[in-house]
Amino acid sequence: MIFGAYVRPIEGESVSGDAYLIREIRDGWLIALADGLGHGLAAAEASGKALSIIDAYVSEPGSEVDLRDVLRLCHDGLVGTRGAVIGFCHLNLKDGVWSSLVVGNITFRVLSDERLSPIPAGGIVGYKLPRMVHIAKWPYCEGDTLILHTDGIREDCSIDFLAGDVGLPVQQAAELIGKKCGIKTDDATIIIGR
Ligand SMILES: [Mn+2]
Repeated sequence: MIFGAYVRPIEGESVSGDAYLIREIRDGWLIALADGLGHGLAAAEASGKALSIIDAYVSEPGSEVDLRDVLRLCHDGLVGTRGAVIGFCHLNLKDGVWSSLVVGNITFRVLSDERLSPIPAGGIVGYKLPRMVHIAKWPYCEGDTLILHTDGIREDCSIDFLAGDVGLPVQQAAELIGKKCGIKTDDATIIIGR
């Protein structure tokens, strides 16, 4: 997989409250995107903390990735912060399976033979987890395109753009969508992997 990403803070702030992590792990990839509540430093503290917890989790040798465990660790670690909405994605290339878990308002899509977009659970990591946490799973096919973005990117923009222009390199696509579809009144982040 090759990934591209675009992040920019809300107008008037120098730090983004959105943060992402893309890590190659033993069986494939782990991708996470966090949007700290509000914006500015306090939001960046919450999303940054989530990412360092995820980073520590995947750095443990020999551990199988369990997204429910990662979510639980993030939730415990974020108590006392602003909290964050987070999308987690595990691509297991060995078994050819995508898994995703989304808490709160993060858009997650895979353009495969069909368009897949798991339904996020409501909640805020560090504050209130949903009672039921569903891990969506579906088969990975070579050439699948992953799109993960915060609510600072207009919902209607990403999918049609990419579907119509699949040949564009992922970094260029992320920057184009970010600039074209970013909402001025929020931090904006989009990750594209193919
Ligand atoms: Mn946001």
